[in-house]
Amino acid sequence: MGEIEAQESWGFDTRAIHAGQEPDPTTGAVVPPISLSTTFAQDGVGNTKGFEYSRSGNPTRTAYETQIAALEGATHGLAFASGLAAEDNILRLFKAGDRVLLGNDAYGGTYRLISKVHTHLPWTAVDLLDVDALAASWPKDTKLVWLETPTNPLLRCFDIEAICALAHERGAVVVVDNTFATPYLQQPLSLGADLVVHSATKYLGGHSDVVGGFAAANDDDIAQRLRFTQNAAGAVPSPFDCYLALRGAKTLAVRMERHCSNARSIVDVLIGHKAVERVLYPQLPDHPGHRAAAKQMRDFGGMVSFTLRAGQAAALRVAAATELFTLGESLGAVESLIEHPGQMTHASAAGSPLEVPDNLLRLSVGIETAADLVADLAQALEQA
Ligand code: P1T
Repeated sequence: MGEIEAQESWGFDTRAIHAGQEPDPTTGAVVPPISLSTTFAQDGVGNTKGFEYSRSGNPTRTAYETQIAALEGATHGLAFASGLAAEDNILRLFKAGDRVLLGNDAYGGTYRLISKVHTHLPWTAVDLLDVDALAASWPKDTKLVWLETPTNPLLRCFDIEAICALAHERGAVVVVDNTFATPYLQQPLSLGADLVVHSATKYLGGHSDVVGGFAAANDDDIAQRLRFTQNAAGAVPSPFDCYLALRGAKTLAVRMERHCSNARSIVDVLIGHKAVERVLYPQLPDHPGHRAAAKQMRDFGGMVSFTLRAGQAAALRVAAATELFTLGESLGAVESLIEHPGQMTHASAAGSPLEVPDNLLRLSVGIETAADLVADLAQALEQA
């Protein structure tokens, strides 16, 4: 049930709608059933129909894992209870003393997980924009390079191919957090990454109604070790969560197209606005990493950040003044959100090399009518 493999010739949208989702053989249901059973009958001891216990494997989860793996161009996909659970499982693959190079802009929770939970892993925050400088300062004990591109919240973009080539030459594994780009805009495994990780809570689910995480890989050994920790540590999503994320991901391509075009409309309003100090969007020619983004991404994404000339107080006033842009954490769903990273999503990075500017606002541009979003932001900016 639900294990249809993506055919090589299938395009992205066909994979999203069919990979892992063949009609149920007993009923013909075209939607993979939510399999709530925690246990599965065995004909004799060890003689299963492919499932034995739902932490170890579940038919709805298999359908969802097959679908997202197909979108990432991966042979292995593993679903977790949250993005941070997926990250935690990946970090468990490393041993005490293995150094992590962490891009110096990343989700605050990722920084917190590495620096405060996996304290046996030494880490260094590095500027991944300059690959030559990275090569020159490379710590010898590095075993893992962890990068987001575009980053959260500054939207810096890094050259995945160049960083993977360097890391592999030095014997390190590369993990790319593809949450902001999604596999529709960028496929890190095809550029040399060893692992892709997602907060499926964001664009994959796409509707702000499920918390989830995902890891994808092509390397059999990495995948098998991750499959072991997925089961042994047990941070798996429920069948209902898998169903919601699978349902959301079916429309990923069409949603991303609208997210990108709406983001462009918002950027047009912000650029040249008297209250705005700087607009951060990967499409802008002077944006850090614009060239890497133009090379490796299909389009530039639905996230836009900007700083206010009048400082933090102005940023907080604008964040409180929008009506369609809801003030809240998270991103990547159909409805637009606004947040102040310094006091919200990145508060845990205060005082660290990953601290963010206090006059920064981050927008997750949704798929509402562009003119309505533009009007809302314009009226809120009058409060700056
Ligand atoms: O929230 P969770 O599903 O555990 O995912 C963590 C995570 C991982 N990676 C990136 C790039 C993320 O942005 C996140 C979560 N981020 C937010 C909640 C946020 O508002 O930035």
